[in-house]
Amino acid sequence: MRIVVLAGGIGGARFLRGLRQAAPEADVTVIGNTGDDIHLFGLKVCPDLDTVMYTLGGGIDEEQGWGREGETFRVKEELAAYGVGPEWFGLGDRDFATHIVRTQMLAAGYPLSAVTEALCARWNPGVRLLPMSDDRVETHVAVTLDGERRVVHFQEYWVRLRAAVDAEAVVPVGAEQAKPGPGVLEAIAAADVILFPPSNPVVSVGTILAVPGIREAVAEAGVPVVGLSPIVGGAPVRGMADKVLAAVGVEATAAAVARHYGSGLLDGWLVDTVDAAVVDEVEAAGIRCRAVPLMMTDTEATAAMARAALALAEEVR
Ligand code: GDP
Ligand code: FO1
Ligand code: CA
Repeated sequence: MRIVVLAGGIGGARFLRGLRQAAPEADVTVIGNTGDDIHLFGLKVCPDLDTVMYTLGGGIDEEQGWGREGETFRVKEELAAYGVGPEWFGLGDRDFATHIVRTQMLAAGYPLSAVTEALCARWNPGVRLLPMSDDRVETHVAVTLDGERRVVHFQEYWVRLRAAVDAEAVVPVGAEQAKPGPGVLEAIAAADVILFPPSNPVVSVGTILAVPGIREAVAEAGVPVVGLSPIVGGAPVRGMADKVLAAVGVEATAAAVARHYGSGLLDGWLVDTVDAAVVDEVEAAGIRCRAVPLMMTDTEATAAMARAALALAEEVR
Protein backbone atom coordinates (compact mmCIF):
# COMPACT_ATOMS: atom_id res chain seq x y z
CA MET A 1 0.00 0.00 0.00
CA ARG A 2 1.27 3.47 -0.91
CA ILE A 3 0.54 6.06 1.76
CA VAL A 4 1.20 9.80 1.39
CA VAL A 5 1.36 11.92 4.56
CA LEU A 6 1.46 15.75 4.61
CA ALA A 7 3.51 16.47 7.72
CA GLY A 8 4.68 19.32 9.92
CA GLY A 9 7.10 18.78 12.80
CA ILE A 10 6.29 17.11 16.11
CA GLY A 11 2.67 16.11 15.44
CA GLY A 12 3.55 14.76 12.01
CA ALA A 13 6.73 12.99 13.11
CA ARG A 14 5.21 11.23 16.10
CA PHE A 15 2.23 10.11 14.03
CA LEU A 16 4.60 8.71 11.39
CA ARG A 17 6.35 6.62 14.00
CA GLY A 18 2.98 5.05 14.85
CA LEU A 19 2.11 4.60 11.19
CA ARG A 20 5.37 2.80 10.52
CA GLN A 21 4.56 0.37 13.34
CA ALA A 22 0.93 -0.05 12.23
CA ALA A 23 1.80 -0.62 8.57
CA PRO A 24 5.39 -1.86 8.38
CA GLU A 25 4.96 -3.10 4.80
CA ALA A 26 3.51 0.17 3.49
CA ASP A 27 5.47 2.43 1.19
CA VAL A 28 5.21 5.79 2.96
CA THR A 29 6.00 9.12 1.29
CA VAL A 30 6.07 12.16 3.54
CA ILE A 31 5.57 15.60 2.06
CA GLY A 32 7.27 17.89 4.55
CA ASN A 33 6.52 21.50 5.40
CA THR A 34 9.35 23.90 4.61
CA GLY A 35 7.49 27.12 5.46
CA ASP A 36 9.12 27.09 8.93
CA ASP A 37 12.59 27.17 7.40
CA ILE A 38 14.88 29.95 8.51
CA HIS A 39 18.37 31.22 7.71
CA LEU A 40 20.47 31.69 10.83
CA PHE A 41 24.20 32.41 11.06
CA GLY A 42 24.35 31.93 7.29
CA LEU A 43 22.91 28.43 7.63
CA LYS A 44 19.68 26.99 6.30
CA VAL A 45 17.61 25.41 9.07
CA CYS A 46 14.61 23.20 8.21
CA PRO A 47 12.92 22.47 11.55
CA ASP A 48 10.03 20.34 10.31
CA LEU A 49 12.09 18.20 7.91
CA ASP A 50 14.67 17.67 10.65
CA THR A 51 12.04 16.81 13.26
CA VAL A 52 10.67 14.08 10.97
CA MET A 53 14.16 12.83 10.11
CA TYR A 54 15.45 12.77 13.69
CA THR A 55 12.24 11.33 15.16
CA LEU A 56 12.05 8.44 12.71
CA GLY A 57 15.82 8.00 12.68
CA GLY A 58 16.14 7.74 16.47
CA GLY A 59 18.07 10.99 16.97
CA ILE A 60 15.37 13.25 18.41
CA ASP A 61 15.29 14.81 21.86
CA GLU A 62 12.20 12.85 22.93
CA GLU A 63 11.06 15.12 25.69
CA GLN A 64 11.39 18.35 23.74
CA GLY A 65 10.15 16.84 20.47
CA TRP A 66 12.61 18.83 18.35
CA GLY A 67 16.41 19.00 18.12
CA ARG A 68 18.96 16.26 18.83
CA GLU A 69 19.10 14.06 21.89
CA GLY A 70 22.04 14.63 24.24
CA GLU A 71 22.49 18.12 22.83
CA THR A 72 25.00 20.73 24.00
CA PHE A 73 25.12 24.44 23.11
CA ARG A 74 28.77 25.45 23.02
CA VAL A 75 28.69 26.93 19.51
CA LYS A 76 25.68 29.02 20.44
CA GLU A 77 27.46 30.22 23.60
CA GLU A 78 30.55 31.17 21.60
CA LEU A 79 28.43 33.04 19.07
CA ALA A 80 26.70 34.87 21.92
CA ALA A 81 30.13 35.83 23.32
CA TYR A 82 30.73 37.62 20.01
CA GLY A 83 27.34 39.28 20.42
CA VAL A 84 25.98 37.27 17.53
CA GLY A 85 22.39 36.10 17.86
CA PRO A 86 19.54 35.40 17.79
CA GLU A 87 19.86 34.07 21.32
CA TRP A 88 16.18 33.02 21.36
CA PHE A 89 16.59 30.11 18.95
CA GLY A 90 18.17 27.02 20.48
CA LEU A 91 20.50 25.60 17.86
CA GLY A 92 22.57 22.84 19.43
CA ASP A 93 26.03 21.62 18.50
CA ARG A 94 24.90 18.30 17.03
CA ASP A 95 22.07 19.96 15.13
CA PHE A 96 24.52 22.54 13.72
CA ALA A 97 26.26 19.77 11.76
CA THR A 98 23.03 19.02 9.88
CA HIS A 99 22.63 22.68 8.92
CA ILE A 100 26.27 22.94 7.85
CA VAL A 101 25.97 19.90 5.57
CA ARG A 102 22.67 21.17 4.17
CA THR A 103 23.98 24.68 3.51
CA GLN A 104 27.17 23.38 1.93
CA MET A 105 25.24 21.13 -0.46
CA LEU A 106 22.78 23.91 -1.34
CA ALA A 107 25.71 26.24 -2.06
CA ALA A 108 27.17 23.55 -4.33
CA GLY A 109 23.95 23.65 -6.33
CA TYR A 110 21.98 20.69 -5.04
CA PRO A 111 18.25 21.31 -4.59
CA LEU A 112 16.74 20.90 -1.10
CA SER A 113 15.10 17.62 -2.17
CA ALA A 114 18.49 16.09 -3.03
CA VAL A 115 20.02 17.46 0.16
CA THR A 116 17.19 15.98 2.23
CA GLU A 117 17.71 12.61 0.58
CA ALA A 118 21.42 12.80 1.38
CA LEU A 119 20.76 13.67 5.03
CA CYS A 120 18.20 10.84 5.28
CA ALA A 121 20.81 8.38 4.02
CA ARG A 122 22.36 8.70 7.47
CA TRP A 123 19.12 8.55 9.48
CA ASN A 124 17.20 5.88 7.54
CA PRO A 125 13.77 7.18 8.57
CA GLY A 126 11.98 4.29 6.84
CA VAL A 127 9.88 6.72 4.78
CA ARG A 128 10.62 8.77 1.69
CA LEU A 129 10.87 12.35 2.92
CA LEU A 130 10.17 14.96 0.24
CA PRO A 131 10.24 18.71 0.89
CA MET A 132 6.96 20.22 -0.35
CA SER A 133 9.03 22.41 -2.68
CA ASP A 134 12.63 23.11 -3.63
CA ASP A 135 11.72 26.78 -3.86
CA ARG A 136 12.01 29.09 -0.88
CA VAL A 137 8.77 29.54 1.04
CA GLU A 138 8.82 31.37 4.39
CA THR A 139 5.85 31.75 6.66
CA HIS A 140 5.54 35.26 8.08
CA VAL A 141 3.15 36.46 10.76
CA ALA A 142 1.68 39.97 11.11
CA VAL A 143 1.50 41.17 14.71
CA THR A 144 1.12 44.42 16.62
CA LEU A 145 3.99 45.05 19.04
CA ASP A 146 4.04 48.18 21.21
CA GLY A 147 1.25 49.63 19.09
CA GLU A 148 3.18 49.08 15.89
CA ARG A 149 2.22 46.63 13.16
CA ARG A 150 5.12 44.38 12.21
CA VAL A 151 5.69 41.26 10.22
CA VAL A 152 7.94 38.65 11.80
CA HIS A 153 9.26 35.28 10.66
CA PHE A 154 7.11 32.39 11.89
CA GLN A 155 9.93 31.15 14.15
CA GLU A 156 10.19 34.59 15.77
CA TYR A 157 6.42 34.54 16.38
CA TRP A 158 6.45 30.99 17.73
CA VAL A 159 9.72 30.76 19.62
CA ARG A 160 10.63 34.33 20.65
CA LEU A 161 7.12 35.72 21.13
CA ARG A 162 5.67 32.31 22.21
CA ALA A 163 2.56 33.27 20.18
CA ALA A 164 1.59 35.45 23.15
CA VAL A 165 0.33 38.24 20.88
CA ASP A 166 -2.45 37.70 18.34
CA ALA A 167 -1.47 36.59 14.85
CA GLU A 168 -3.27 39.10 12.61
CA ALA A 169 -2.29 37.34 9.41
CA VAL A 170 -0.24 34.30 8.48
CA VAL A 171 1.39 34.50 5.06
CA PRO A 172 3.41 31.74 3.38
CA VAL A 173 5.69 34.15 1.50
CA GLY A 174 6.81 32.68 -1.82
CA ALA A 175 4.22 29.88 -1.84
CA GLU A 176 2.33 31.27 -4.83
CA GLN A 177 5.46 31.18 -6.97
CA ALA A 178 6.70 27.83 -5.61
CA LYS A 179 6.53 24.59 -7.53
CA PRO A 180 5.91 21.24 -5.84
CA GLY A 181 9.20 19.44 -5.22
CA PRO A 182 10.36 16.57 -7.43
CA GLY A 183 8.19 13.51 -6.87
CA VAL A 184 5.53 15.30 -4.83
CA LEU A 185 2.70 15.34 -7.37
CA GLU A 186 3.70 11.90 -8.63
CA ALA A 187 3.52 10.44 -5.10
CA ILE A 188 0.08 11.98 -4.53
CA ALA A 189 -1.21 10.68 -7.87
CA ALA A 190 0.11 7.18 -7.13
CA ALA A 191 -1.16 7.05 -3.51
CA ASP A 192 -3.68 4.50 -2.26
CA VAL A 193 -4.41 6.63 0.82
CA ILE A 194 -3.55 10.22 1.78
CA LEU A 195 -3.30 11.11 5.47
CA PHE A 196 -3.21 14.44 7.30
CA PRO A 197 -1.55 13.67 10.65
CA PRO A 198 -2.47 15.76 13.71
CA SER A 199 -0.19 18.53 12.40
CA ASN A 200 -0.91 22.24 12.60
CA PRO A 201 -3.71 22.87 10.05
CA VAL A 202 -2.50 26.40 9.25
CA VAL A 203 1.28 26.59 9.40
CA SER A 204 2.07 22.93 8.62
CA VAL A 205 -0.58 21.20 6.46
CA GLY A 206 -2.00 24.57 5.31
CA THR A 207 1.40 25.71 4.06
CA ILE A 208 1.95 22.49 2.12
CA LEU A 209 -1.51 22.85 0.53
CA ALA A 210 -0.66 26.46 -0.38
CA VAL A 211 1.95 25.32 -2.91
CA PRO A 212 0.06 25.57 -6.21
CA GLY A 213 -0.84 22.14 -7.49
CA ILE A 214 -0.65 20.23 -4.22
CA ARG A 215 -4.19 20.93 -2.94
CA GLU A 216 -5.58 20.17 -6.39
CA ALA A 217 -3.59 16.93 -6.64
CA VAL A 218 -4.88 15.76 -3.23
CA ALA A 219 -8.48 16.66 -4.09
CA GLU A 220 -8.26 14.92 -7.44
CA ALA A 221 -6.25 11.85 -6.42
CA GLY A 222 -9.46 9.82 -6.26
CA VAL A 223 -8.34 7.96 -3.11
CA PRO A 224 -9.44 8.34 0.52
CA VAL A 225 -8.07 11.40 2.30
CA VAL A 226 -8.26 11.00 6.08
CA GLY A 227 -7.15 13.46 8.76
CA LEU A 228 -6.60 13.29 12.52
CA SER A 229 -7.48 16.24 14.73
CA PRO A 230 -4.63 18.11 16.44
CA ILE A 231 -7.30 19.81 18.53
CA VAL A 232 -8.60 17.80 21.48
CA GLY A 233 -11.23 19.14 23.86
CA GLY A 234 -11.16 22.58 22.32
CA ALA A 235 -7.41 23.18 22.54
CA PRO A 236 -4.23 22.07 20.76
CA VAL A 237 -2.64 19.09 22.51
CA ARG A 238 0.66 20.96 22.35
CA GLY A 239 1.76 24.36 21.11
CA MET A 240 -0.30 27.38 20.16
CA ALA A 241 -2.22 26.27 17.05
CA ASP A 242 -5.28 28.16 18.34
CA LYS A 243 -3.44 31.45 17.71
CA VAL A 244 -2.81 30.75 14.03
CA LEU A 245 -6.28 29.19 13.58
CA ALA A 246 -7.77 32.48 14.86
CA ALA A 247 -5.76 34.32 12.19
CA VAL A 248 -7.61 32.40 9.48
CA GLY A 249 -10.97 32.72 11.26
CA VAL A 250 -11.21 29.12 12.40
CA GLU A 251 -12.30 28.15 15.91
CA ALA A 252 -9.98 25.83 17.83
CA THR A 253 -12.32 22.85 17.80
CA ALA A 254 -11.98 19.45 16.14
CA ALA A 255 -15.12 20.10 14.08
CA ALA A 256 -14.09 23.57 12.91
CA VAL A 257 -10.73 22.25 11.68
CA ALA A 258 -12.50 19.51 9.69
CA ARG A 259 -14.81 22.11 8.12
CA HIS A 260 -11.78 24.30 7.39
CA TYR A 261 -10.21 21.49 5.32
CA GLY A 262 -13.66 20.83 3.89
CA SER A 263 -15.39 17.90 2.24
CA GLY A 264 -13.76 18.88 -1.08
CA LEU A 265 -10.48 17.71 0.40
CA LEU A 266 -11.27 15.40 3.33
CA ASP A 267 -13.21 12.15 3.14
CA GLY A 268 -12.65 11.09 6.74
CA TRP A 269 -11.78 12.77 10.05
CA LEU A 270 -10.80 11.30 13.39
CA VAL A 271 -11.57 13.21 16.57
CA ASP A 272 -10.61 12.25 20.11
CA THR A 273 -13.15 10.40 22.25
CA VAL A 274 -13.58 13.53 24.40
CA ASP A 275 -14.93 15.21 21.24
CA ALA A 276 -17.36 12.39 20.36
CA ALA A 277 -20.22 14.92 20.54
CA VAL A 278 -19.01 16.63 17.32
CA VAL A 279 -19.10 13.48 15.15
CA ASP A 280 -22.59 14.29 13.81
CA GLU A 281 -21.61 17.89 13.06
CA VAL A 282 -18.61 16.75 11.00
CA GLU A 283 -20.67 14.14 9.18
CA ALA A 284 -23.28 16.81 8.39
CA ALA A 285 -20.47 18.65 6.60
CA GLY A 286 -20.04 15.61 4.35
CA ILE A 287 -16.97 14.15 6.09
CA ARG A 288 -17.12 10.65 7.62
CA CYS A 289 -16.11 10.97 11.26
CA ARG A 290 -15.14 8.61 14.07
CA ALA A 291 -14.10 9.26 17.68
CA VAL A 292 -11.07 7.32 18.93
CA PRO A 293 -8.31 8.07 21.46
CA LEU A 294 -5.96 10.56 19.78
CA MET A 295 -3.27 11.09 22.40
CA MET A 296 0.17 10.02 21.13
CA THR A 297 1.36 8.97 24.57
CA ASP A 298 3.54 6.15 23.20
CA THR A 299 4.19 4.38 19.91
CA GLU A 300 1.54 1.70 20.56
CA ALA A 301 -1.19 4.30 21.22
CA THR A 302 -0.04 6.17 18.11
CA ALA A 303 -0.04 2.98 16.02
CA ALA A 304 -3.67 2.44 17.10
CA MET A 305 -4.47 5.94 15.77
CA ALA A 306 -2.80 5.08 12.46
CA ARG A 307 -4.78 1.82 12.24
CA ALA A 308 -8.00 3.75 12.92
CA ALA A 309 -7.12 6.23 10.15
CA LEU A 310 -6.43 3.39 7.68
CA ALA A 311 -9.67 1.63 8.69
CA LEU A 312 -11.64 4.84 8.14
CA ALA A 313 -9.96 5.16 4.72
CA GLU A 314 -11.26 1.70 3.79
CA GLU A 315 -14.73 2.67 5.01
CA VAL A 316 -14.89 5.72 2.72
CA ARG A 317 -13.13 4.12 -0.27
P1 GDP B 1 5.22 21.36 14.72
O1 GDP B 1 5.65 21.73 13.33
O2 GDP B 1 6.35 20.89 15.55
O3 GDP B 1 4.39 22.42 15.36
O4 GDP B 1 4.31 20.07 14.55
P2 GDP B 1 3.05 19.72 13.67
O5 GDP B 1 2.53 20.85 12.89
O6 GDP B 1 3.34 18.45 12.94
O7 GDP B 1 2.01 19.34 14.81
C1 GDP B 1 1.62 20.28 15.75
C2 GDP B 1 0.30 19.85 16.32
O8 GDP B 1 0.40 18.54 16.85
C3 GDP B 1 -0.19 20.72 17.45
O9 GDP B 1 -1.22 21.57 17.01
C4 GDP B 1 -0.66 19.72 18.50
O10 GDP B 1 -1.95 20.00 18.97
C5 GDP B 1 -0.63 18.40 17.77
N1 GDP B 1 -0.31 17.29 18.65
C6 GDP B 1 0.82 17.11 19.36
N2 GDP B 1 0.73 15.99 20.09
C7 GDP B 1 -0.49 15.45 19.84
C8 GDP B 1 -1.19 14.29 20.30
O11 GDP B 1 -0.69 13.50 21.11
N3 GDP B 1 -2.44 14.08 19.82
C9 GDP B 1 -3.03 14.94 18.92
N4 GDP B 1 -4.26 14.64 18.50
N5 GDP B 1 -2.40 16.04 18.47
C10 GDP B 1 -1.15 16.29 18.92
N1 FO1 C 1 11.36 25.46 19.28
C1 FO1 C 1 11.37 26.22 20.37
O1 FO1 C 1 10.33 26.40 20.98
N2 FO1 C 1 12.53 26.83 20.80
C2 FO1 C 1 13.71 26.67 20.16
O2 FO1 C 1 14.72 27.21 20.57
C3 FO1 C 1 13.72 25.81 19.00
C4 FO1 C 1 14.89 25.55 18.31
C5 FO1 C 1 14.86 24.64 17.23
C6 FO1 C 1 16.03 24.29 16.58
C7 FO1 C 1 16.02 23.38 15.54
C8 FO1 C 1 14.80 22.81 15.14
O3 FO1 C 1 14.79 21.92 14.15
C9 FO1 C 1 13.64 23.14 15.80
C10 FO1 C 1 13.65 24.06 16.83
N3 FO1 C 1 12.47 24.39 17.51
C11 FO1 C 1 12.51 25.22 18.59
C12 FO1 C 1 11.19 23.82 17.11
C13 FO1 C 1 10.53 24.45 15.93
O4 FO1 C 1 11.23 25.48 15.33
C14 FO1 C 1 9.12 24.95 16.16
O5 FO1 C 1 8.59 24.52 17.36
C15 FO1 C 1 8.25 24.47 15.07
O6 FO1 C 1 8.69 24.80 13.80
C16 FO1 C 1 6.84 24.96 15.27
O7 FO1 C 1 6.12 24.56 14.24
CA1 CA D 1 6.57 23.41 12.28
